[in-house]
Amino acid sequence: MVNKKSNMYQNWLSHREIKKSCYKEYINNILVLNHSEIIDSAVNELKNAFDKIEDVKEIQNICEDEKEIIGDKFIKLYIEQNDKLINEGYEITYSKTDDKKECISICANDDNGILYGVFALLRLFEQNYDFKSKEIIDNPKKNIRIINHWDNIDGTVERGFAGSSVLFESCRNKDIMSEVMNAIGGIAATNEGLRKAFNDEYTVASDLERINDYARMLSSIGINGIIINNTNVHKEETYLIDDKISIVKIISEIMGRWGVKTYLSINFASPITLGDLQTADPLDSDVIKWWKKKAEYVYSVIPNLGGFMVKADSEGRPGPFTYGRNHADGANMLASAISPYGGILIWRCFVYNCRQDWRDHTIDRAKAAFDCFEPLDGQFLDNVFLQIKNGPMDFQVREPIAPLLGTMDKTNKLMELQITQEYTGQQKHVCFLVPWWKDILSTPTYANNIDNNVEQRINGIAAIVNVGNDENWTGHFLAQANLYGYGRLAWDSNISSEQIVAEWIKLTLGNNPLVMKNVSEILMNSWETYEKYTSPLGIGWMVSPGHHYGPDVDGYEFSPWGTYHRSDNKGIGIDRTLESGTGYAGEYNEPLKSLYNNLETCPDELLLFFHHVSYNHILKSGKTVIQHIYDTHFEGFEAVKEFISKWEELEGEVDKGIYEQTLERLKIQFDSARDWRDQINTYFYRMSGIEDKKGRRIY
Ligand code: GCW
Repeated sequence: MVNKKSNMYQNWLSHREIKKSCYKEYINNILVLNHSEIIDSAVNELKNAFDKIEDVKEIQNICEDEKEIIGDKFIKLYIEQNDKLINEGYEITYSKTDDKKECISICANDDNGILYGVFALLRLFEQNYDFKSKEIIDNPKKNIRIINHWDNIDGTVERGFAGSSVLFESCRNKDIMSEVMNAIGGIAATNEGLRKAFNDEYTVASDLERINDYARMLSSIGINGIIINNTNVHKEETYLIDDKISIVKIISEIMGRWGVKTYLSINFASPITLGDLQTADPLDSDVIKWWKKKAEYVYSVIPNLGGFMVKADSEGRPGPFTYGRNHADGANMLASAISPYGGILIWRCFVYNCRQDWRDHTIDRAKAAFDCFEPLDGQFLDNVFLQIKNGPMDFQVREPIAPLLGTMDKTNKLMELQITQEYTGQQKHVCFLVPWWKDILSTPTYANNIDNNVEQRINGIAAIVNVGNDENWTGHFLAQANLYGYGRLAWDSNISSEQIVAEWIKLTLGNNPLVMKNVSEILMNSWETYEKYTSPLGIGWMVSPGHHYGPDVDGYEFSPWGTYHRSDNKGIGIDRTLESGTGYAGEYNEPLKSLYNNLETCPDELLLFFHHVSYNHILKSGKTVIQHIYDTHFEGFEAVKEFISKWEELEGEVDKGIYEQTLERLKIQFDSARDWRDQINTYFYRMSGIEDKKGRRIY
């Protein structure tokens, strides 16, 4: 069990700045006009904050009547139908009562609104916000703001880089689980043999207090849904809708107190896996009945379950294709089963052929999701939400937006991001992804010929989380900023990256100017830096196969996964144009289609995603492709050196444990960035035979 008193456990909810806040006296008096389990959680959070004000020795006064206020400052929480607010929004106002008492009130239409209002209030208290100048009205821009766990019930986490699961554990082996997960990373969870070795009796993770702390963290950044198990549902997890449902119930009760709805990933072939039927054909009447009965059972145990998620016909998962049915048939059958209970069905669009022939240049993985789903627009039921990865491939450091986001107007869409750093340094490298996500959200789609961006096109947002059982939650302490930032953006994508960084540092590491400056410089430059020393100009991959950490330029080049760079001695890149390539560029609306299709207009950063060019092709930057590759790789590595010196300046300014652990990770990043630099530069030097203009050392 982790040490909850340790500084390492701390996060943006430690309320460390509250004692310095000019508003701290307000926390002495809380007037609560409505009651519910969720509002009790909000009040509890105010208690947590009060406990951090060490110089205040009194007992916090929580009352239901204004007459009981002691002193002249108080916080008031109340529910009232307020036209300026939508569900889950809140209003914070400063006012003076008739008897001259100062009041900061939080008003909302519902319980979650009060909870989010309290978290916002504390965040603002800790930043000494000026409440007197104007009221705050804050409504979420999206009402589905979900976290996805790729956790298996044996405690392993697929693509998890922060130890074992915070939600599940296997009784016998729980002690070694974290160690193994850290040693071999998220790959352990994808290996059936290794998983078997750990399997024994599965339970909810024994540290329930930690699950509660985790739920607080999610709630504090506005997350209102959690899919608790891996989208790859193996045999054992199929039983979460059967005799292992008590595990789900325990987690959902904890999450529910914090306004977070629990969802389950389910196995499309459950009727077969659970031994009841010989088929999972979505149009078979026995299958339809089976799911209706199953939904009735699941909702009788967990009435407030958010719904189900399905990954079908993808990477070995069963799905409707087996029965000659399409994805609307599959999704609708399940959606009908859960709709009487208000459940939603989240259906993933990550469908592609992972057994393709690398020799065949006409097959293009990037086209797969669009080809499968776009023709089905209008056929999905109202409670179906398609979950679409941000790009057409798979969470690379840079990709164009998924073309599906610019189409399917008659279908509900969620966009899926990846907080866990599968392809961006696995929480060994610092890589703050918020600037990248903002870029994605603000990309225009030109759907229906108007200038609407991704953010306006989606009904909600989901992301695969980076949290595990490591004491510091995310493996790399600085990776906490990605989770924090995801929640803040899911609530309101207009918040700037700079503001998110400033908030996170202040709340987590304290308001020390040097810490603020250096950590913010590191975080703000980290994504660009990672891109510089890894795969260039949007080409992606070049990672070691399987675990996806570190460089291996040809690792996937002759594989069946559809992830190639197609370099030879003359050039590099995938031709996805309409004229001579796979035609993928044609999946975008105009003017994006022409922008990407045309070599002259295609943005540099995506050039190799769309075009095969010679090494001497001149970029918009004025450099040749090969010189760009050399320059960025040298620069990226130098930037990591800079990160280290900036961090070293913080010795004694941040907690010792955090300082040392982060430094250790930065040194790992340094070694890895050097490997990337030298392997990529050497590979392309040997391929092209073209010298670096600056004559730097290439091997
Ligand atoms: O990126 C790939 C990962 C798989 C993952 C899959 C998905 C959960 O390598 O580990 O499976 O995406 O999104 O389903």
